[in-house]
Amino acid sequence: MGTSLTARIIGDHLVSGRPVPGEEIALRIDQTLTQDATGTLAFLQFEALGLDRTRASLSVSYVDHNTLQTGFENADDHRYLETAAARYGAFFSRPGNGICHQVHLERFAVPGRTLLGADSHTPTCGGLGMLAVGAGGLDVAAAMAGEPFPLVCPAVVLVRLSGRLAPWVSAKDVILELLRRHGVTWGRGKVLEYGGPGVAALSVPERATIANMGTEMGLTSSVFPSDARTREFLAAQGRGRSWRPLAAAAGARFDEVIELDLGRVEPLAAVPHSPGSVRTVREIEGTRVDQVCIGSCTNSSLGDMLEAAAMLEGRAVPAGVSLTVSPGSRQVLRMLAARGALEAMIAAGARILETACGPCIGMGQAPPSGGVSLRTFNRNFPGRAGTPDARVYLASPAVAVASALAGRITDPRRLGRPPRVRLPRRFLVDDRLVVPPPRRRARIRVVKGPNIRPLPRFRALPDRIEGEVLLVCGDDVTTDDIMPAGAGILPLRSNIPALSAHAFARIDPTFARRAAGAGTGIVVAGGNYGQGSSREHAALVPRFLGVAAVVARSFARIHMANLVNFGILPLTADAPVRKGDRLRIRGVREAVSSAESVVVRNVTRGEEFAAALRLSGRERRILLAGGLLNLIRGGRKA
Ligand code: MIC
Ligand code: SF4
Repeated sequence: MGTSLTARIIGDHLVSGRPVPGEEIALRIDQTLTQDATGTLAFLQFEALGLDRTRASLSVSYVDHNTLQTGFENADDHRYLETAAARYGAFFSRPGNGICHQVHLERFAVPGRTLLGADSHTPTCGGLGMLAVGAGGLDVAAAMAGEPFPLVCPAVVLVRLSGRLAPWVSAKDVILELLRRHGVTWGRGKVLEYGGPGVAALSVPERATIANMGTEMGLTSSVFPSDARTREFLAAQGRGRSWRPLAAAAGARFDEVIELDLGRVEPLAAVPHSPGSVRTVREIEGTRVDQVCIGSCTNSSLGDMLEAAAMLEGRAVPAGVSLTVSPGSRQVLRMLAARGALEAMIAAGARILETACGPCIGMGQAPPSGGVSLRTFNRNFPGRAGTPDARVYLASPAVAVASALAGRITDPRRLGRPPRVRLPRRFLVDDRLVVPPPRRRARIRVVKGPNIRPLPRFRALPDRIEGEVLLVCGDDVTTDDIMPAGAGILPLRSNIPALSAHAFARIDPTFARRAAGAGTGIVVAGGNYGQGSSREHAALVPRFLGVAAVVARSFARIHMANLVNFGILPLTADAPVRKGDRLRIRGVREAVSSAESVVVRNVTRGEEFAAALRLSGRERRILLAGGLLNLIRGGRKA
């Protein structure tokens, strides 16, 4: 029997392990992607590995998150990244060139290849037939150093698409429909592979929207076949030579099959405060909106923007509503300008923002107190928009514009016939904001401003962990809860001591102070701990503050890897503890070397409970060394 496309790409890149779902495998990585909020650390870690140049066939360093320069910090980071890219052989996508995933799809993605990105939405390029996976910066640094990328071999689920989307229904609604059915944790350990007759009805940017937001289901990745539509897209980007046809073999075996009739999908929205809380737009119609934001790596392609512009043409955004538009790339922005679509948006009263993540990561445009913001983005975690009591909804560009114009959440199907948007046969290709690595690199000076602080160093795993339970939290704690982002905090991403003051600040502002006072700390949580972003700061900073273990009912994939990479012991248990209890674990090293569980003693209550060690052999070695950097450095010395 033939294989799925996912299995084929895995097979083509397999370095070690058996490609059986649940087993640890390691893959050769062809391309890497970093962005400025994760990239400074990734490059500092790459430097710490002592290599002269990136070994991946292509590494691209993007600047798209920290583009608001309210002080020197972000500008210093950009300069560091630009000089480090030149020095170590990476391409540098300058600020203003666009959001990493959008630009990568346009200019670099290649069907059948692997991409590892220090950003959780790296799977976007799965829309073009890549196996694209998000990871922590250290894993990406290791891939740049030529190390294979370890992961648990995913189960492959076929989503068999049939039919075609009804008028006013878009790719965003397709992924929201899957989130509605399956929620935010179902995808753990899975890749969604799309197939069936409905695929051909979706353009590459539409596929990319679907692949992008698969991250919110906890998926390892999402993969679309590479077909005539893919060829069309690549040819329009002047990259026809990168195309090759790729699809699952006829009769391929899948671990599970889901049917989805595109014709039955209707306009949907995620309601506060989770991308998994999905309702039909019909159900929530009438809710007043204060702000509408169009953009982000989910919905900022030319097609999305042209649709929005056509809907805005000749109309005006009413008083009381702020509409922002952030095109996904400079290519998109220039084409909007060239076609007059930008003018239609400006005339309608839209606030045109930079081609960057912007409001999606809280870099400006925080909604008013208690306000409602409807966004075409992918995450609506509490506080992420920058206003603690704002209510954020996620929907398609069509729903967003219909709602902006009405001042209330509105089903666009009320608006008669949708505009016809045709993608061009040729995109405007101008890569002048992408700096290729120079041929002579040895003399290039990597410039580190005062905001770029040395990486903290950590000790090997101790044999006994005794510490205070600093925090007991519930299910679905996000990395935005652990290490908030936003305009005020993001500039500290390369300054761990300063950043650490903000750990868990939204849940408990006293956390950092108490952690520092406790010496050794333990965090206790429910299921899906660490969902959301790939930011390794959510592991590195707690470790810096003395957190030695996290006890949770379950962990999100990337965050679990990050905890291990920074030497924090991830223990799986439903822990019967309270904040302030003292926990003690003896024989930690031996248990981590070979046992499946450890006994945790609650010294305060005189009780004990068992916690599982769900770790691969490699993860055990990393933990024993006190983190991945220690392990790789030790290995290189040996
Ligand atoms: C996000 O959407 O949360 C981010 C910002 O893009 C993160 C990366 C980061 O925290 O730098 C992600 O998704 O990985
Ligand atoms: Fe940027 Fe938002 Fe996409 Fe993250 S989800 S990469 S912050 S646009």
